[in-house]
Amino acid sequence: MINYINRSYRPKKDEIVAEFYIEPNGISLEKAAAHVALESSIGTWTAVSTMSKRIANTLKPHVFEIKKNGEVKIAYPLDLFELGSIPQLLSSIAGNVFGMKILKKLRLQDISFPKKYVDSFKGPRHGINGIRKLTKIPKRPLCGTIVKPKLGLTAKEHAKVAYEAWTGGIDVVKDDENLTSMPFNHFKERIRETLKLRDKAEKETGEKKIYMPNVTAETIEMLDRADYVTQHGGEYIMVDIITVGWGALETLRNNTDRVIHAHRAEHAAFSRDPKHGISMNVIAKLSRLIGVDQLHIGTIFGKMQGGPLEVESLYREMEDYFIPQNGKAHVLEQKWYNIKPVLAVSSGGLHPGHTTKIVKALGKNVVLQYGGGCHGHPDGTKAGAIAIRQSVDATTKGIPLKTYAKTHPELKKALDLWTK
Ligand code: CAP
Ligand code: MG
Repeated sequence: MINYINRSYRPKKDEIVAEFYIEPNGISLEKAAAHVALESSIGTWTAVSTMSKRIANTLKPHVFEIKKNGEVKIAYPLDLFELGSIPQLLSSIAGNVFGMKILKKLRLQDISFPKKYVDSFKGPRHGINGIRKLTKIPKRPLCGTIVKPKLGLTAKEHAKVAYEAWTGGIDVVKDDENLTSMPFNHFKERIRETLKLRDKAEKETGEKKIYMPNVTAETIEMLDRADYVTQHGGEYIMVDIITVGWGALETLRNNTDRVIHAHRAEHAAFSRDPKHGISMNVIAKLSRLIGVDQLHIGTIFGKMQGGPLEVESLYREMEDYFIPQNGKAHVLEQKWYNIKPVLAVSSGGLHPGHTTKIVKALGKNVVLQYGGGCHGHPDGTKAGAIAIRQSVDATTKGIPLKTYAKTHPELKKALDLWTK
């Protein structure tokens, strides 16, 4: 019988290390940890005659840490993984193990990748610096909106809402996560209409304006839609990375030069239970490896789950080149070598009253996105956009929002509505 437990084992530099939270179901934590190790690598429920010493000695992972609270660390030889393939990584480390009857709960907290594995990915094509150069916004946070209602507007109506937001001062306008090509709003018509008004808004404001159309679809169709955006002068595409799948995301990244905005709809189906599933930190790291340029990481203060510890460590994981181990946040040490930083996106239940505290908590390398917090303004979309931009300007100047609101009526109306 192969022994997978070795508490004195120290991971080799070129191994992949995973941290799990394990809740056994009627067996010891040690036995459960061994089963997680074998089921995610070379083993199965019983010994097999086809196993050999060569395989065991070269490919077996080592469980090197087992804490009473269920925290377990496993070091995996790199040859267990196909370089450059996220699907194969997850089929191993985050595949069958979640369904084993001998576990009550299992959560993949983080994965630390060695240089050879990191180097097998392209990472972001543009990253933070590329986005700042393209948008001509060298320092301040970017502000954006999501056209609302999520679905229902025609392509022309959609373009008009975007135009109102851009001329009010918003930098980036995105499609909502479930808006793709609808009977009432076909993708190609929306691209043509919205980019036309983007050009108009740029001329009127003298500012760079960005449209992020949602290309989410079957993979070949997605590539066609990205090409259509390119042909019509769009610089960005948006994609729902979880629902399209990791393989499709790698294909998209490798077949378009557009800036990729990554929406994470559906992540909470497996990321929000602290005792079961896959952490958002793992999702974020896989997204950075594959090469999205900006990624939703949460707001701390908005409508979606995700507290300061999670959101702030996600921000660091996306922005920095060296991530120290953070036991409290279940984040493993990670060097990012030549993988560019990803621009954080903070979105979900935000209004201008949140702007300063999010920038204070995270930093200025962030896209602040306001859906209801823009189009829900008492005086409509354009006033909402003006209020949002005023909140960003106040934050950048270090002026308290309430003070700034005294001389900026659109911001005052937003604060009166949403902070009283
Ligand atoms: C925000 C949003 C975004 C969420 C996604 C929505 O709209 O467009 O999809 O922010 O959540 O549909 O809810 P509101 P997350 O500003 O009107 O809330 O960023 O956590 O993935
Ligand atoms: Mg949305």
